[in-house]
Amino acid sequence: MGTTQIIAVVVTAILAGVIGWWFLGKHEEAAELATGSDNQQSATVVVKGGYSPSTIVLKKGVPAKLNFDMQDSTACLSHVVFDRLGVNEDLTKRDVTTIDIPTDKTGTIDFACGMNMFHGKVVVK
Ligand SMILES: [Cu+2]
Repeated sequence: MGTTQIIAVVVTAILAGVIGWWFLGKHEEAAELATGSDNQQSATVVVKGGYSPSTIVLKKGVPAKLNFDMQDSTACLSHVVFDRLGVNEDLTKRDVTTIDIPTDKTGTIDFACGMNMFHGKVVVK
């Protein structure tokens, strides 16, 4: 094997590793269950280069609060928009912005940054 071929093999192996890691990483940012009691539930989403966790699972029929912990200074993530709820919140005014999420119906409520670049969702079940 020539040097070029060896380099090609090594590069391919690294790429395969990176791609595999990326996919596994995606799986890891799985849904986060809100915590609380029968009367209320809440979850915190850290806003830093995206939403972490990006999927939050809520229990149907229990009043829910979603806390957005703002740790990002880019304009991109300054607003969070829940299209379906008619919510467009400026997250830069407080460290943590709380948004009430209706849980009367099961289903998925999507949210995104003001420019619709970063996405997350709330699953009510
Ligand atoms: Cu954005």
